[in-house]
Amino acid sequence: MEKNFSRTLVTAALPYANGGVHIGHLAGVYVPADIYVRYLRLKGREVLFICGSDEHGVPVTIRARKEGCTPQEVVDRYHTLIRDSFAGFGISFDAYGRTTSETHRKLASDFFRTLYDKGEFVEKESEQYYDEEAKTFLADRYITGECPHCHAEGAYGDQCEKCGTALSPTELINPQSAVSGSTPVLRRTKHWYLPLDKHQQWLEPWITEEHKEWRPNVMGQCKSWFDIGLQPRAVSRDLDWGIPVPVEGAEGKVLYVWFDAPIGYISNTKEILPDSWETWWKSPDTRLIHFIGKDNIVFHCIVFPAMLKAEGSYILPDNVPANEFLNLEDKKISTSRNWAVWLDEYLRDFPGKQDVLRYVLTANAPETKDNNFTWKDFQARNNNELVAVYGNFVNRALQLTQKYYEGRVPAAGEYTADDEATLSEFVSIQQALEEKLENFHFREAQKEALNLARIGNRYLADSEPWKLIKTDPERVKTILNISLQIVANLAIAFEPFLPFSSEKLRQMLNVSKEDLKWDRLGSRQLLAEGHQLAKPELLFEKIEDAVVEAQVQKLIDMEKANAEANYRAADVKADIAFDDFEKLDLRVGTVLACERVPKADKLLKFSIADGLNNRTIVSGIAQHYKPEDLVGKQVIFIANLPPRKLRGIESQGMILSAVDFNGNLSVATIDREVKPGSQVQ
Ligand code: B3M
Ligand code: ZN
Repeated sequence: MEKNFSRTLVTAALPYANGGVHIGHLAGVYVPADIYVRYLRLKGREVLFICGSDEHGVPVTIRARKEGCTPQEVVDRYHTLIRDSFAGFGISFDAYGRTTSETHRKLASDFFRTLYDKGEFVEKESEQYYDEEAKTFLADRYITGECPHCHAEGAYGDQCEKCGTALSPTELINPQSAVSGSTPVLRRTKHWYLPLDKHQQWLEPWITEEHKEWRPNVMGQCKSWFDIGLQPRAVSRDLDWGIPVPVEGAEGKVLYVWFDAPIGYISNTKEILPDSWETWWKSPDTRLIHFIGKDNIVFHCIVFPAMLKAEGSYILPDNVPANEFLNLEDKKISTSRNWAVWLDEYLRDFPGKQDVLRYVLTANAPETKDNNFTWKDFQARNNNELVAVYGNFVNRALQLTQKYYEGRVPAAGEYTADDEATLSEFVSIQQALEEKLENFHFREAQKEALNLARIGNRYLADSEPWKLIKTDPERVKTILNISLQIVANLAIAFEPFLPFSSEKLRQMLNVSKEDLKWDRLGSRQLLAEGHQLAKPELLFEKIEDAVVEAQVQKLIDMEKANAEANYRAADVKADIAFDDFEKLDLRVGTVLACERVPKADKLLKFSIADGLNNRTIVSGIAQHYKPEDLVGKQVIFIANLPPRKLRGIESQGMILSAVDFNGNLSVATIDREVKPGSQVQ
């Protein structure tokens, strides 16, 4: 529904302070939110941009345990790292607070108390796992056991990572506490629930009828929740890290992190605007927009609105633009595998190139479906678009002005039909750009901005002032005047997307941000005749192959190092009978010959002296050994497996090797020479 709002409150999801932030965060939430906010500011609208660190929750306690420090130390460290990373990319928050602040503790606590006093919660007792050794209730992630579906070991209390099934902790077979390793017991515990089932009555029509404009991915998720039927949700937890539940008899209980975190938006506003925060959160003239990733949809579209409505004095979000996920080099970004491009590292590796990443992430924004980031594409977009189109046009226009007019804007003569056509093209681009920005189509919007640069590039290429300067110098003045006006327009059009480059461009043009407000976009008179420009510099630089290749290698190395650091031996298989072991005939064989199997890149063919008739064994270790290096070695093989045909070769046994953490194979050899065919026992 179209409504006239007088101010816009934009929030970006509060990242968990249990790790750094990577390109997935930037692409999914913070760059789009920043583009939108910068656009509104440039338009002169009243806008407030709120974010901060989400410092409670189980992930923080898991990290603290892993690193052997306190949760407070974890959040202090990551809060600073995250805040600085965002600042480095020009994410222009008005507030970046934290949920461990006193303001937040009080506000969240009061919020809970208000709902409690109004009777908006349902109290329920249930049985939950308790670790008697560690004397603590266990969060779902802290319980592991056998998956009831695929019977894999090590499934978590909320999910089996092997088969992907969502679980509840009581379904696990042989549950184990990840805290102490002991077997947890079920204990009764009381919690407070938000009765979302009751709220469905108003939530459903509010979203599906009054907010038909919400993105299809957001609407789709909401509808499927409604179809299943909303269930009461617990808003408290048995945990020692968080905001204490502010009611009698709630010792050892804290607010569920998803209850306190969204209230963080409000408290972070209150921190910077102690007197006027309520205007932003309670006036119906405020338009509230939440930028989030798709995994946060239910909390922002259903749970938080229900909390706000239950409290009674707050406004509800007007839109919740949620993005899908960004993959990296065709694989899911993963913090636990360390498959990510971390923002603090990018800032160190690519100083001054923040806009390149902003540009590439917007060009590949996962707005409607998951998308992929590759370093090759990063390089290509930088070299072919930023350097070859935008940078090239700006550089030519400024350099020619420098050369012919000592950097003064020449006077325009009469416009030709071509000039008029060019100028009118960029007026229509302004409309297209606005329409796309207003509707959160940032990818398309950025394309329009680049189109403006393409128009400029083409105009210069077609009019060839560097040739005309000899035959028609008057005409060159007009051409360069128009080109410079386009350059100034580009500084406006790209400001929401590439703020660092726009700033640099304004310096080269010797104009202030005030001179280049959004409403002047499309103007032919941004730079007055005779205006002195500053010395031109390159706006973007080419990125060489070696640079991006090094980044890909770094990813692979980081993933490997991480796997090594986190290596844990696999659980031991179920016991077998001694008789079964005795049936196995393990022998030592001497490798007489070894060669690659043609057209099979994994297979080696061995001829083995076994003290009897010798035998042939085919083994899948070709990627780990050169055949000649194995000749003469004594290996261990299983001698009594039935023969198997591999690529037409009969393999008479199996050579044993160890599988390292990274999948590398190491053949089991003998420490002291023995007769071929000796038994291994
Ligand atoms: N920290 C979850 C996340 O980072 C959570 C967002 C809170 S927004 C109120 O995905
Ligand atoms: Zn499973």
